[in-house]
Amino acid sequence: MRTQVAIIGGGPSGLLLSQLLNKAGIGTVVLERRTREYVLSRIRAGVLEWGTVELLRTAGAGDRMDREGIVHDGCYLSTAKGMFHVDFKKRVGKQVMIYGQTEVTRDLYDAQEALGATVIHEAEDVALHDVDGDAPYVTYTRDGQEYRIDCDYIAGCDGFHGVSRPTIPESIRTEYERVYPFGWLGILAETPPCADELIYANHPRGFALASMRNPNLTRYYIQVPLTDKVEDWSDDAFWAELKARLPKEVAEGMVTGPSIEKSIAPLRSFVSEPMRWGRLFLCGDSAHIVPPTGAKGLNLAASDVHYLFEGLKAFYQAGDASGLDRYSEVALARVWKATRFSWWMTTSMHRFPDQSEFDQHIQESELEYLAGSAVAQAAMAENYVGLPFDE
Ligand code: RFL
Ligand code: PHB
Repeated sequence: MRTQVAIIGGGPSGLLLSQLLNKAGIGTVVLERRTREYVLSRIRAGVLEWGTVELLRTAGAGDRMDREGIVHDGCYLSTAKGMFHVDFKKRVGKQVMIYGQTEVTRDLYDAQEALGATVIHEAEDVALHDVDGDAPYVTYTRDGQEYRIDCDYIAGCDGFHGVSRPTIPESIRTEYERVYPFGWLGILAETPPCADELIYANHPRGFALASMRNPNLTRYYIQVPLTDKVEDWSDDAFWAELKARLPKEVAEGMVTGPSIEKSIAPLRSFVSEPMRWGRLFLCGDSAHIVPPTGAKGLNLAASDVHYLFEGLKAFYQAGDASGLDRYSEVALARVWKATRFSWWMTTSMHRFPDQSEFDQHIQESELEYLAGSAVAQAAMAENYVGLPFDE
């Protein structure tokens, strides 16, 4: 088989890239290791930056999001001194959309189907070949049979544990990493949200987040030690701990119920440079991971896709390869800014096991400054709603 762009990974970045390229008349094949059901069973992000919203609309996959998504003007931050609101719309004139990654992925699969795009599931042993030459190709097996796809370019959209990043020789790659000494225990419950917008809580017992998916589906998280196991946490224990970390008035009004999903995610920051090697371009989690505190993971995947799509479009439609040549540099500039913001929100909002009294005072004054300064709130809002995609 031959295609123009072979895309490894059918998560949000692979599907969005494929959708945009197909709409622009550029041929793709998406190779996904898992079944569609498995991909759709992963509960992950919930907040879309406006740039992501607009990209999904451009891709023709925004109709249900526009009908069912919930637009938020800001969010709440809770501290020992009380709760305050950061109004993104007032500070920087922009909003965010609450719409789950599961739904984004489902809409993209449907949109791909409607275009007749090729998405191959349960592709095993995917391997990338001659990536630094002029005629790259990808091989995989399915149902015990081997296949080969010849292509012009390969997009590595296969997440943190994929095969694309390790295809780049170690001598070329530089990896930067910070592993945080805690994880997030998250639950999904069919209950109404406890507030009109998200609440990020800094509490002596640890961080907590009250999020939502729709008027009857909530997503809550609490910071837990890395040694904790999901089995250690009954629903009752989770709700009690969550309520202890949220403001009293919020906890008192909270509706609880059985969890329909419960999982623990470790927190890390990770960036691998460069994001291009020869004819391979890395997109999304295959190149970088952020801790979820700033809600940036999925949105960074979308901005990578934007830059790569524009570069490929200029190449195929006008023979202009300059966007592809600048891809790594331009994408990484935005990645590092989001990495900084996610690190800042994580360090400002969590209790660290080795936090000294000095660290504690700095953290408290960071949040007090934010509570009282319109300028600090504007800086937070500008990052939370998403920095522009300019180059
Ligand atoms: P994904 O979603 O990991 O998709 C990669 C796809 O590639 C497939 N794959 C392969 N296919 C073929 N061959 C191989 N060898 C392959 N290896 C892997 C995988 O099966 C998968 O389908 O990466 P992508 O598309 O770059 O999207 C990135 C986002 O998924 C990610 O940034 C966010 O989900 C991160 N994230 C969150 N981001 C937010 O913005 N807000 C959140 O609240 C949030 N919560 C989370 C998260 C990530 C989590 N992870 C990774 C454990 C919560 C969790 C638990
Ligand atoms: C979520 O709803 O899953 C969510 C929202 C905001 C975050 C992280 C996760 O910062």
